[in-house]
Amino acid sequence: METPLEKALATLVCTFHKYSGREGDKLTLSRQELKELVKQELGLGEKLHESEIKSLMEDLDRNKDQEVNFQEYITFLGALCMVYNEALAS
Ligand SMILES: [Ca+2]
Ligand SMILES: [Ca+2]
Repeated sequence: METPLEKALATLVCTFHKYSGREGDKLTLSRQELKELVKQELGLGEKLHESEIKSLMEDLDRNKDQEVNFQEYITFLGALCMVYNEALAS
């Protein structure tokens, strides 16, 4: 039986692959795939403009290959966790 934390981890992994397989490299997110993920999976994503998606992409793309790989995605989620922690623990 999966614990809530294990379910959350599976969701993090499955969400990445749900979008990464849509075009180009199946194991990385293109800017378009990142945009779809952020807009559909995050409440704040709906309000993001194209220029904000572009700068988010530039921030996340540490190795500058114009794609967000799984490690870069996890870094993004880590930053989101920090925001949640600030909001929930204060
Ligand atoms: Ca892809
Ligand atoms: Ca990259």
